[in-house]
Amino acid sequence: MNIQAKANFKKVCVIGLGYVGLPTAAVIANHGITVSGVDIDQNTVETINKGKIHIIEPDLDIMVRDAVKIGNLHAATSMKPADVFIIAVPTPVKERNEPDLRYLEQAVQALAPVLNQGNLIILESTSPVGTTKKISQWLSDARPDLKFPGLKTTSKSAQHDIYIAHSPERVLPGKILVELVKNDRVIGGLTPSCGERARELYSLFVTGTCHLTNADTAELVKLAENAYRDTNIAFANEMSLVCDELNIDIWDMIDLANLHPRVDILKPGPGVGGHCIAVDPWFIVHSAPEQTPLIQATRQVNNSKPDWVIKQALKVTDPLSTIMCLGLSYKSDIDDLRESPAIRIVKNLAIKHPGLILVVEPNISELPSYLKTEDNIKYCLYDDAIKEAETVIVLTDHKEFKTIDRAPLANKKIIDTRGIWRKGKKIPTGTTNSS
Ligand code: SAJ
Repeated sequence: MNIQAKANFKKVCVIGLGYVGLPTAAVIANHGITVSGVDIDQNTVETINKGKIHIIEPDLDIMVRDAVKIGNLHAATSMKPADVFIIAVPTPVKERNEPDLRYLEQAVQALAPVLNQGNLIILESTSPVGTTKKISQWLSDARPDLKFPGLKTTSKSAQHDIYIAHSPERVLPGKILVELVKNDRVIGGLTPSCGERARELYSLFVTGTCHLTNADTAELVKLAENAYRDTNIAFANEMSLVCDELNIDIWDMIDLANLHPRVDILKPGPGVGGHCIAVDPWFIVHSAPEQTPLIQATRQVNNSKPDWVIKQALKVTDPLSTIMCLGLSYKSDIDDLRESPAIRIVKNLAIKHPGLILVVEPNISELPSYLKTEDNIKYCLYDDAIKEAETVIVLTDHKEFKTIDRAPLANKKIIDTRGIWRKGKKIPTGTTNSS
């Protein structure tokens, strides 16, 4: 523990208590620092102040409970002065895939009145290149009494009252608490001293290396990481269509290709979901549309996979029969439904298929409201759904589905988009194994 840093940062405010903000707040609070968490959602605030959590993430419940119990973590809907402000609010895209900085701007406007000289602001939300500078400009407009870094009007060497840096979160849902501490961090200060100040803060709890750069580079590093993964998944998804066309088992093909020392094909699936990989590449496209044909094609390939899965399902299923869909969340063992291809598949399948669609999702207790609009979609437990279903579609590779008793599946039509019951893994006889 960096004692000097602890002395410099007595109060930390984390803005946005979602999948990134809440774990960050809890980890810092458990390092003996007073943390105030701010969120616009009253229910979230009340839940956290009871020492409970509103999302599913391994060990987060214990972390939050302990932090609240020792009095180091308190949540509120309004901002109070602090030494550090960490911004972790959503940065989605609008309908035409343009960056939507609405939540970020709201957070910054709410923070402006409580800012004091010497404060450090860290933007952790994944953001288009130039956003950190934008924050400095917004704050400068709101607080002309303070000097902000990185503005066109200030020279690089000029003194500033406030320190601003971007350090994009890079944690993997499902492993957030481990990666928050162990991962290396990229820190882009608007000035070198902003970067140094942010590094001091992270030295409190990060065991990975903190790499300093400028804010624009840090912004693009994060976007490039997610666009890179998106592109690799798109390749796997495209190969799954090729394999289907040529009647080749995609999973065998990938296993064999990956024996090559320089090949590592990722897994195909029903499409790419989540609030990051399905969104962030658009930020690069928006900044450089002419230079990004590959990233745009990648998005198109991954975005069209759910429709392909629907077509496969309609091909093998009698119109009035019951279809069971396993999984709604965007990936395994979490409850996050944002941008989930499974949601798109269930919703659009229900429109095209007159029979019942039974949804089994162990990480939620009822259907989200936007699926309740279709009368033929029902939330169901696996044991009940399996009795009714003629077709089974695996949409998410939750651990519960990998280990279920597969004997009752023997006479069902199966579309296993995740390959969890693939032939090599003893898929029941009499079933198909398409991806
Ligand atoms: N997926 C596949 N095939 C694969 C891997 C993933 O179809 O082989 C699908 C998943 O099912 C899911 C989507 O891709 O629908 C994204 O899942 P993911 O596990 O690849 O990534 P996220 O979105 O949960 O987290 C990513 C991570 N980024 C990278 O790995 C480069 C994480 O480190 C980031 O912090 C996070 O985005 C973020 O918040 O930006």
